Amino acid sequence: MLLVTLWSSLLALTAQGVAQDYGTSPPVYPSPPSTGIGWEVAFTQAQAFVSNLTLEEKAQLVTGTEGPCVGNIGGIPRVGFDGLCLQDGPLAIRQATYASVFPAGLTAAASWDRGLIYLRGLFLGAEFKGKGSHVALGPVVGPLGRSAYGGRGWESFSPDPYLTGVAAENTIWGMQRSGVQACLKHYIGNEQETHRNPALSPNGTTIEAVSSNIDDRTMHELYLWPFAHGVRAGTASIMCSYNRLNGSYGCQNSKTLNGLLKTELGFQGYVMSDWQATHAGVHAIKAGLDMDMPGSIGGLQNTSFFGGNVTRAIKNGTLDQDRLDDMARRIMTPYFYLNQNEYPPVDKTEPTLNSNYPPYDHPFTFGASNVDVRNGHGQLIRDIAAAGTVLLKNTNDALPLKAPKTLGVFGNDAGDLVNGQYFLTSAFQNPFGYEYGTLPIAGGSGTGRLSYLVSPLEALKARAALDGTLVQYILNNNLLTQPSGLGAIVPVPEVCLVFLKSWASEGSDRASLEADWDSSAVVSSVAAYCNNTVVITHSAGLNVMPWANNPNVTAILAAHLPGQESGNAIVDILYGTVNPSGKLPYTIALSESDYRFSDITNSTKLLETEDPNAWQSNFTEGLLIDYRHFDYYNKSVLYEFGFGLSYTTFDMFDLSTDMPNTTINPLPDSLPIAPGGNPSLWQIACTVNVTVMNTGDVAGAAVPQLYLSFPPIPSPMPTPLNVLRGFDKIWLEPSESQTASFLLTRRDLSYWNVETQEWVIPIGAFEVTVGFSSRDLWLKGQLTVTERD
Ligand SMILES: *[C@@H]1O[C@H](CO)[C@@H](O)[C@H](O)[C@H]1NC(C)=O
Ligand SMILES: *[C@@H]1O[C@H](CO)[C@@H](O)[C@H](O)[C@H]1NC(C)=O
Ligand SMILES: *[C@@H]1O[C@H](CO)[C@@H](O)[C@H](O)[C@H]1NC(C)=O
Ligand SMILES: *[C@@H]1O[C@H](CO)[C@@H](O)[C@H](O)[C@H]1NC(C)=O
Ligand SMILES: *[C@@H]1O[C@H](CO)[C@@H](O)[C@H](O)[C@H]1NC(C)=O
Ligand SMILES: *[C@@H]1O[C@H](CO)[C@@H](O)[C@H](O)[C@H]1NC(C)=O
Ligand SMILES: *[C@@H]1O[C@H](CO)[C@@H](O)[C@H](O)[C@H]1NC(C)=O
Ligand SMILES: *[C@@H]1O[C@H](CO)[C@@H](O)[C@H](O)[C@H]1NC(C)=O
Ligand SMILES: *[C@@H]1O[C@H](CO)[C@@H](O)[C@H](O)[C@H]1NC(C)=O
Ligand SMILES: *[C@@H]1O[C@H](CO)[C@@H](O)[C@H](O)[C@H]1NC(C)=O
Ligand SMILES: *[C@@H]1O[C@H](CO)[C@@H](O)[C@H](O)[C@H]1NC(C)=O
Ligand SMILES: CC(=O)N[C@H]1CO[C@H](CO)[C@@H](O)[C@@H]1O
Repeated sequence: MLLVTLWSSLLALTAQGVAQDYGTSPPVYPSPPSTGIGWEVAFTQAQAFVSNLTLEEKAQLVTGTEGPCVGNIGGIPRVGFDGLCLQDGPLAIRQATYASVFPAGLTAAASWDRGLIYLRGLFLGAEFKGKGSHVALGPVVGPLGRSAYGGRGWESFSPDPYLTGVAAENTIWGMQRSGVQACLKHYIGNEQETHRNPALSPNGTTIEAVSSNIDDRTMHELYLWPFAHGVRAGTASIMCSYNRLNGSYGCQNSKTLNGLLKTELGFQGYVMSDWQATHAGVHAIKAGLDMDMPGSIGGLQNTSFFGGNVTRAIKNGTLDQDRLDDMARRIMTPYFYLNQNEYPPVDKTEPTLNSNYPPYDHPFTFGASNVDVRNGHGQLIRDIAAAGTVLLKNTNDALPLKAPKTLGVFGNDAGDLVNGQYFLTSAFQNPFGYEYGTLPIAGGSGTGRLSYLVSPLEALKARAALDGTLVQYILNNNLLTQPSGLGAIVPVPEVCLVFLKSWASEGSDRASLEADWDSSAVVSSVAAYCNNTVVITHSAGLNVMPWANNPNVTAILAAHLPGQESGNAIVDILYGTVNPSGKLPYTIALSESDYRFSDITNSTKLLETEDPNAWQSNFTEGLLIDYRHFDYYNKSVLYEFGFGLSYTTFDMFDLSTDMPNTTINPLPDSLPIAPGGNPSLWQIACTVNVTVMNTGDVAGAAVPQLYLSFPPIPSPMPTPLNVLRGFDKIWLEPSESQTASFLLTRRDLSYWNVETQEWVIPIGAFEVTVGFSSRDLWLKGQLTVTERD
């Protein structure tokens, strides 16, 4: 959602402007009506419900209004409908009291653990429901992570679409199992915060939001890929995004909404706009937008592109009644499917935590105040935080710690918060966030209100006391970077822990990929003094690590954004109570300049232009983002995608596949559309097995990963050398071995053929490699596909 209303003065928007120089979005009309596939009973209920509504009530049902929640659909007491309460966000019910703050999507992805990701969704969903919120605005798969600088990458999972797709579907299954509607966002191409919304040039011209210009193959194989998983998992809703695509706004682009989403992927739920991302009424509705959020234009009450305009458009004949009925049915079907006609009322306290104050135009029913929905979720939060911590370096078994006599703790990320426990407000509108206090989660609408936070220092003191360890600490980075800054530390600690952080927040992209607050100088200072320095990063995205090869830096842990149990989780890892098993869901390159292949479009000078289409982002790198880029150009990296150490060691052997040479129909069978697209794409084409063994002394989890290399593909675009197409997380006791099975679907083996507009399995030899990271590949096999006569 939009933070504050940065451009509330902008009302007149020339939304249909299309730059002739760029690819234009082809028109796809009419908007395909939902038939409730997979939700048949609920669809019938929705049909009956909608048939009973007046025109005005239907218009109300598709239009956001003032209310207690971040987004509100007013109740219709005449038919016993209490309305809908929509709340942020992807890692917590954002502004609520007595609610849990979970690890971020990025952390969940780094766990590579389907089970934990599912439980995260399940528990999150339960908290939303407990507070009376019908729709949780998450999970996030857009941004996917085209740019390492993206300010919201941490809300999402990974720049790899396969990993992100798996994480999204498990999150959605979990959330909706708890009875809350998921809203998968932001659809689509929302890969940067910079210029995400229109702005006025000094000359008074409206410069339209950045246009993500994405070719069709890249759209399908990268950015749309995880949305297909989400639709198949039955996400109730999808949020369209601020940016334009090929010159046409995300919330009125008939190609992406009517075409890709509602026809090709067979989406049966409803599309809601991001907050103030609606730029037209009838035009957007015809292009596939079903719900306008927050409903008003630029925050002005009683004006809407929907609302009264929908009623008028039906009456004057510019909009068909059928389309409005479809919108209303799309909204009500998941509501009935999840039995939300029996639902807890909205927590009475929440209104005071919102910017929307009563009285409201429509009635809302409130329940008790300050309902505690945490329900013991702290243990899962701690488990995921530890599982999403990646051990990158561990020289001479520096970790786990073995009852050190002395311990040093350094850096402004180690201690408790000093500026409050909620990171939404303008107090934190600084490119580096707040200076003192650990970073458990990042900022913006994807944040959460912490009901408590265990800081690393607090948890370390408690743990160190068990061994009688002397704990000394300096949390002031300014002091640490001065020549004799560590003078107070006596004696030199046996081990020095340095905590670094990198902030990010919705609304802006990251300015640097190094950790903030002079982090590299802090590491140098501590390492110059202490030859056993362990660096821990808390980061809203990836960090480059210029200090990684300093010989005195003996261990590195990327702890991502762990949520409220931060300190406990890092102590679990540091002391070996939990054996690290997280793997990088992105690549750490050698230097920041290595990421310049997909720059964010960023030109403040453009504000002086009068060209409304000045902000263009050409996705010229195509499929080659993150490891696909580094592999294709054969570039060395510091730590590759999928990498992460353990306190034990693993072996891998016995690759087998059930179809070494297979005769296959290269084209999927034409079956009726179902949510997720042509069902035959999801059929298992072949199975690959490997055996993994724990060859070390302690129990731990391995993450075998399967990468696929395609035979030559008839496409003018570069095809990645290797793509992730399978992973598993296997817990093994010492000497134990287990088989990992990777099920490859037809879609996994296909590329998107832009001429035939089909997924096609290329004829020829696929190379299958399995290993412990994208560059640590142990076993190789081949699948040869021959055409069926
Ligand atoms: C984007 O691509 C178009 C051609 O499709 C080209 O005219 C334009 O200059 C490119 N814009 C940028 C910013 O590279
Ligand atoms: C954008 O334009 C490219 C190039 O013409 C085309 O391949 C792609 O399908 C278009 N995408 C949309 C969403 O219009
Ligand atoms: C329409 O609403 C009225 C009033 O609540 C109710 O009695 C009636 O059963 C409803 N009809 C349908 C078809 O839902
Ligand atoms: C909006 O409309 C309602 C009734 O339709 C009215 O009570 C209220 O004063 C209006 N608000 C504004 C800001 O015009
Ligand atoms: C209808 O939409 C226009 C913008 O297209 C807006 O200015 C007007 O206020 C809207 N009318 C209502 C009743 O919301
Ligand atoms: C019908 O109403 C819609 C919504 O207010 C408006 O955009 C459109 O211009 C109107 N058309 C006519 C022919 O009056
Ligand atoms: C965008 O440009 C501004 C002004 O040059 C600069 O301060 C900022 O760091 C840039 N942001 C990114 C993400 O490159
Ligand atoms: C490593 O630590 C020792 C002190 O044990 C110090 O003398 C040396 O300069 C340090 N090296 C670096 C690269 O900081
Ligand atoms: C590391 O530092 C400790 C304490 O200062 C010292 O005793 C030890 O010799 C150093 N080790 C190396 C390899 O420099
Ligand atoms: C893979 O392992 C599963 C059970 O672990 C087994 O059922 C299947 O036959 C195996 N497939 C191959 C190709 O080895
Ligand atoms: C698969 O086919 C290839 C090429 O046709 C052949 O070289 C290979 O021996 C075959 N493998 C098996 C297991 O049949
Ligand atoms: C195209 C155009 O007229 N640009 C002008 C906009 O206004 C700035 C000053 O505010 C001028 O420098 C530009 O030349």
